Amino acid sequence: MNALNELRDFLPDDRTAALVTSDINRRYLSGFPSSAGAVLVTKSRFLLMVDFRYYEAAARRVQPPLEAFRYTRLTDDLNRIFLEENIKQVYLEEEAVTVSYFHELQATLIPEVLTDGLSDQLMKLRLCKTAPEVEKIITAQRITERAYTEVLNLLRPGVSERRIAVELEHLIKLYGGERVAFDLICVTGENTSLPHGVPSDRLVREGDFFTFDIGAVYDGYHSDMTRTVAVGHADEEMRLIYETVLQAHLNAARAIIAGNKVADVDLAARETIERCGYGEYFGHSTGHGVGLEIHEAPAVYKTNLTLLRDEMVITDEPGIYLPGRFGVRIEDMYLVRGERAVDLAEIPKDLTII
Ligand SMILES: [Mn+2]
Repeated sequence: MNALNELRDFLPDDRTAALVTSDINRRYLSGFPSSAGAVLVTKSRFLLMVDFRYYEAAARRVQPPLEAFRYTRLTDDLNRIFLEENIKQVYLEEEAVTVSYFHELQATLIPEVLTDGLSDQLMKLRLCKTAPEVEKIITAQRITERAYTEVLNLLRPGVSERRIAVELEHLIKLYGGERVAFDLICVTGENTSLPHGVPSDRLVREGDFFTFDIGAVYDGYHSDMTRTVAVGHADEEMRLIYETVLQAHLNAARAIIAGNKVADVDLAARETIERCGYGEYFGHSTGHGVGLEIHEAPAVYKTNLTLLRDEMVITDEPGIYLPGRFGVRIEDMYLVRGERAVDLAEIPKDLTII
């Protein structure tokens, strides 16, 4: 419940409250998933406010100092609490509340509504993961790895991208993933030059690259991994591109050091690829934070001057994409730990030929 305490410290005084209504941040603060509700933080209380459908489950799940609270009409119950506690101002999530919900809350809540800083504060709290959060990300990764290892047995000339994607999704759920982390990218041959290609009926052919960009969700937490493998054989140019991307990935990983800027990680990958003459074929950022969302702060890009801190989890995923021909991307998640980041993947990164 450390995040709740931090959020209470964010409140300037005991007449101010924070009202967290987004699904993701409610889950972050309470550990409880639901499709509706709110977490209310005041200087004296932490409430998970849910309706009849969720109340019993929430009451069983939450631990003090967080209390489960059953509301009938959220704004009426909130106003009752605000009057009891003499709350004059309430923060809303400026990046999550819709314009119409903002107007509704502004019109119905007794305190003045504030829209400056709560989303930003929650984003900062979520940057560094707790030990249980890291464990969930690792579990999601192990589920993905088990599914991936099994699916490699199906990868041969004649199998379709779609078949591989569907098998992976099936296995990720079978092995305990609550769902896939995003629409899985399984592409082969010329489609590997599409960084976000969609699985099609294209059949794998001898000499193709096949790119897997895959992940699972475990108890709300995501994993993200990309592997590019060759089917049958890889020609000299494919090997050169693969080795360049691998060097970019490894150089970026070496820059994941607490105290470095996020930009340093991006630049390490980008400069490696530029030095080899493929800079124009690497058009996306090197990575992103991972947690309750598949893409969250920090964006690993050359203009992001955020400092890396212990317990952040970021991806490292450089790529080279030759339009109409082929592409290579190698991605893993790293946990920032002092001078040497922890690679959260156990699947080798060297070129695999199936
Ligand atoms: Mn990614």
